Parts: sequence; C-alpha cells; structure tokens
Amino acid sequence: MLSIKEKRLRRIMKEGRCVLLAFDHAVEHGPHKYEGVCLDPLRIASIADKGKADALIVHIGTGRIIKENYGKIPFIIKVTGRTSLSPTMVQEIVTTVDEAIDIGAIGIAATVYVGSSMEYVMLRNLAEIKLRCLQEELPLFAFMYPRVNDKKTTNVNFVRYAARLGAELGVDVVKTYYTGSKESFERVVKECFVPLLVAGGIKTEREEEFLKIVKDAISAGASGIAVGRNVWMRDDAIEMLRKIREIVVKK
Ligand code: FBP
Repeated sequence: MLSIKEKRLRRIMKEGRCVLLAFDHAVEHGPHKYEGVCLDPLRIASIADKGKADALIVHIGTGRIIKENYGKIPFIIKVTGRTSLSPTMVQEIVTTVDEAIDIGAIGIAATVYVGSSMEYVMLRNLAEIKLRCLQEELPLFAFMYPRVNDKKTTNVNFVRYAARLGAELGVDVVKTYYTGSKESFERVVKECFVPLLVAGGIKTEREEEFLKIVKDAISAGASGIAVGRNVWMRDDAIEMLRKIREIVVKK
C-alpha cells in the first residue's frame, strides 16, 4: 500500500514525470525586474490550470490568494526565501510547514545555495524542514543551486555536486540548473539518485530555444521541469506550458 507521501508525490509526478509552474520570482528578484509583466497571482493560477501544470510553486501569501479566489490548484509551498536586495546569499525559513499544510499544500520546496558562504544555515534549515516533512508525510523538493564566491554558476561540476548533495541528504526531489548541454546534464542526472527536475532559467528570446532545452534535459534523464519565466513572461503562456508538457509527459 502506498504511504500518504507516496500518494502526494504520485499526484504531482504522475508516471514519474512532472511540469511545475514556479512563481516565487517577485520574492527572489523583486517586481521591478518584471516591468510590463502582469504578476497577478490569479493570472498565474489560470495559466497553471489551463496549461495543466502538475502543481504551482508559490509562497504562502500567493497560495492563500489563489486558494481563496481561484479554487483548488495543487500547491507546493516554498518555505525559504530571500530578497535580491540583501547582499547575503542565504535563504532563511520564511514559512512553517504547518502554515503550508493549512492551505492544503501537497509538497514543500526549499532552496539551498550550495557553496555559498551561508551554506551551513541553509543545510541546518533543510534538516529541520526535512524532519517536519517526514512527520507530515509531505514530499520535499529541494532547489539545489550552486554558488561560487556567492555568485550563481551553471558549471557542470558544481551543478553535479549540488544535485548529488540533495540526494545524499534525503530530499525527495532535486531541482537544479541546466548545464547547457544534454551531455553535461546527463552526468548531473546519473549521479543524483532521486528524481531530478531542471529549472527553467531566464526567458529565451525564441520559444524554440527553450523547448530544445526541455527536450535535451528530458532526454538526459530529467524527470521534469519547474519553469517560471519561460512560461508566464510570454504572451502565449498557456500554449507554451502545453508544449512543454507534450515533451515532458510520457505518452
Ligand atoms: P525559472 O524557470 O523562471 O528559472 O524559475 C525557476 C526558479 O528556480 C524559481 O523558482 C526561482 O525564483 C528562480 O528560478 C531563481 O532563479 P535564479 O537562481 O536565476 O535567481
């Protein structure tokens, strides 16, 4: 018989694959970075719903607004955060797992900047979050993002290290950066012994460029994608999400 956690995970990752819509960017980067883009949570909910995302990754306040005004969309609640105004490369706990449960989350997400000068804080927090997820039977999605000198890197060796760390530490699903080629990403996937999702990254100029990244990441062995900017920054966001889904979800 499946445990509650396995059932929740299967709900998100049907047949082991998923397309998640990420919308934590107004926290991570600030709304001023998205001039001209409508950041209304209900618009994003509608994209997730109509584009058939398996779940929406949001912070708790956004989740509440959507739940109250849009209805039932599966949520993964992000419980760590930081603003880009802070010079310190650390995500602190900003929401408790209990609050996430309160709005009916079926998964929890937390970021670790692997290699940052504050890595120890995020690893300690991860231990605490993992324990609560275990107690509540909630799958934990860890965003394992490498940093060198506190700067983002997509260098394959650092991405491999970050992804492997997530698996070693016992999270359920790892999400990390694309390394730029199918061959390099294969190495990341091979060494990460839990399901691995690729992060979308900055919006590409042409949608075909992004769809190729999705294809290559999936053929490298990724279990899916958590995408944000490459969907909701486009005018045809719903159609884009559907196209991504066509690639990711096994027929
Ligand atoms: P994107 O598809 O827009 O890259 O979203 C995925 C994500 O992990 C978000 O959850 C997060 O806000 C963002 O990327 C972080 O990106 P970066 O590390 O470039 O600041």
